[in-house]
Amino acid sequence: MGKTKERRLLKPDWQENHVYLVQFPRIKMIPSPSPYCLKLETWLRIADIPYSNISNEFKHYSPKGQVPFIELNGRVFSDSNDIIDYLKKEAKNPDQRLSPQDNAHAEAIHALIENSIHWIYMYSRNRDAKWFFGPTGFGPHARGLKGTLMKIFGKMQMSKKIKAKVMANGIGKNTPAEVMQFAKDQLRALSVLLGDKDYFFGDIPTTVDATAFGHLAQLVYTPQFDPEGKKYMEQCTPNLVSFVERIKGRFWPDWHNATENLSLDSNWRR
Ligand SMILES: N[C@@H](CCC(=O)N[C@@H](CS)C(=O)NCC(=O)O)C(=O)O
Repeated sequence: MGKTKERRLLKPDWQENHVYLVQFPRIKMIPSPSPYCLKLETWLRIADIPYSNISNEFKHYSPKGQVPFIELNGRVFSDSNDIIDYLKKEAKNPDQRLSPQDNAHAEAIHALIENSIHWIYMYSRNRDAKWFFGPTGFGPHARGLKGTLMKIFGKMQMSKKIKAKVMANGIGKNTPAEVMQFAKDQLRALSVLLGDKDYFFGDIPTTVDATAFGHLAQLVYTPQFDPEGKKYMEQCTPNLVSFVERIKGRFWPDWHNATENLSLDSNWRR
């Protein structure tokens, strides 16, 4: 668990048992282009845990050098998966009713999403990261001289990081046609696992639904290397598209405020 030694809190006047979620500022396409930020925020909503968002202003990162992270009761916790595991023990656990076999399936679905499907849109982002700092990306947060520098150097830095990641993973060494085939195979598998259920384990959303939403929403709402991918989802895995819309409708009634107004307001039920 990412507990720090001594580190200045972004919220020094914290309220007890309240989660302060530090993440990238909003963009217009999707509340977060980070699947991990979107997953964790969606999970907090599913688990019904009160939280407030704090923008990392592109300069505040966890002790592991990443977002999201949280501040809770004066301590810092890193990594979306570790944070969820901690909150499941200490606060609320939406997976309580799952059997050991369900939990094993959830683990396998989680791996399919975070270790495979994740790389499909990372491959796209390696081919085109321009939109990240465009008007529907982080562009509106980059104003003045600092903003111009951020647009130039931020873009360069981000492209470099994404390239290093996709090459280290190995996906970056494939042709677009090969990646499209992986994408279809993996999405088809996930679609079969969801079947005609509303959520992966029936009528009640659990952690793996937040994970699936955080990643699938990136495929649906952010640019992809080939429009064939989105067409494939619509025609061959429509249950995944409906799933994204279902979670969006139920847990993101404030989607418009988050994306159009770039609001980090966490009072999502209003
Ligand atoms: N395993 C981590 C992954 C987090 C992660 O990769 N975050 C990215 C944004 S999507 C990040 O902070 N990247 C900044 C960097 O690597 O410099 C989690 O689940 O939180």
